[in-house]
Amino acid sequence: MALPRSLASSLFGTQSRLLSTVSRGNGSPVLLNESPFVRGYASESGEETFDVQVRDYVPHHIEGPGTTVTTTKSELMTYFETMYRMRRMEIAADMMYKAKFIRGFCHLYDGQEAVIVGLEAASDYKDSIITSYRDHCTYLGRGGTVFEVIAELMGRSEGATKGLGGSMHFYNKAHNFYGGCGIVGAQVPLGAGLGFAHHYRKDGSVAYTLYGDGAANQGQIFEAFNMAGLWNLPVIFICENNHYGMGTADWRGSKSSAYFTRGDYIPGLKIDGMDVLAVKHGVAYAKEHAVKNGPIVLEMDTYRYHGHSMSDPGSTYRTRDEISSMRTQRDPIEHVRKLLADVAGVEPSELKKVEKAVKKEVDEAVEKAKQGTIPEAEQLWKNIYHETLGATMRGMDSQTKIKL
Ligand SMILES: Cc1ncc(C[n+]2csc(CCOP(=O)(O)OP(=O)(O)O)c2C)c(N)n1
Ligand SMILES: [Mg+2]
Repeated sequence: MALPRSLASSLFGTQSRLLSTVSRGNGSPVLLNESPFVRGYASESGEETFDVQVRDYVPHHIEGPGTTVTTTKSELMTYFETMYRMRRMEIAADMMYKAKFIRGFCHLYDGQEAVIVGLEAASDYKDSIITSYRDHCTYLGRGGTVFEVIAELMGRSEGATKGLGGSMHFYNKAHNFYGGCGIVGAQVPLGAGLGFAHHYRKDGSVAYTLYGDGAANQGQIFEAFNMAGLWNLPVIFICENNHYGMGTADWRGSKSSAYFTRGDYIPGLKIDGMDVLAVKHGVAYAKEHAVKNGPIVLEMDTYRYHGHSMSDPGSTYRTRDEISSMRTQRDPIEHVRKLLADVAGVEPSELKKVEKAVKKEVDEAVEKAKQGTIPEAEQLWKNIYHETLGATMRGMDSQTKIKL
């Protein structure tokens, strides 16, 4: 089924991607770095490499990278497994929410997995990252586990933030992940600040600040662009264009939905956000630019499969056909499955084994999280101020006073 014209015209295209193998050789693997997705890769020198064509990048005030990306079977297997783990985790969160094990806000990331996996493949933990409330997979990307995520969503003490933060507030300071922000767009100037820190320390790392197509129209985004531009900060602004801000399609809410050009004087690049290799290659290019020259705006053309949050069935403002076309024609995991088969000759049974192991891992994490402990009530009074200075807090009734 075809997509509605309005959406189809703003996408890279939905025709099935037949990725051509350009050449094979025994060159050394590309892009060695400290990301969890290709870590340990250096020892595998001699592995056969494949050159794969990705979709054209659309540049703005910059040349843009080439479209040939070198990869290996083991790299693709890692992407497949990691994205599949994210997908299963989000599906488990959906089920646990419906079973009332998870309460409150809960925004899922399925459909968008290639963005965070490709970004992390081009990065290391010295680069900072900050994002919106749609942050479960960002936490996994920074080294977190499925158990920590599910336990957090269930409000257990064993969760990523001891059951006190929930869905919107994952973070991991040790790995430079600064959250998880519930206020739309507020993370963008904070991300510019993280870029300022890298600039000040001259440490050669960058700050990624991710925001949505809905957030992209806020004034504070342009203030952040201006300051980052003035000071040549190593900031990579990443608009994850999943084509909806809650129930509003991007073309209804944005006068220009060419988000990669919205930095005006700041260079930009539109990237196929459903192709992990295109994302990795594009982000690596952006990183090199940002460290040398200052900010760049990336637009990741992606799609969210679920509704905005668990309270949105996601089907009243878009058609089921649109969602199923995305799943059948642009799904990021199916894309890597196809590459593995066509380019690296991997048998379906090998991938089935991976899927079975990941499903088991997620199921076990869910069961273990259910057995986790609920934080003591007194935790409600903790972590309010950095230093309490002997302050007291009023309870529900004016008589109850609690010393912090
Ligand atoms: C300042 C502010 N305004 C409004 C909201 C309510 N709100 C939450 S998410 C959202 C839509 C954001 O859409 P987008 O930026 O495209 O991100 P996505 O949810 O698609 O990842 C809105 C309006 C909010 N949380 N904060
Ligand atoms: Mg959006």
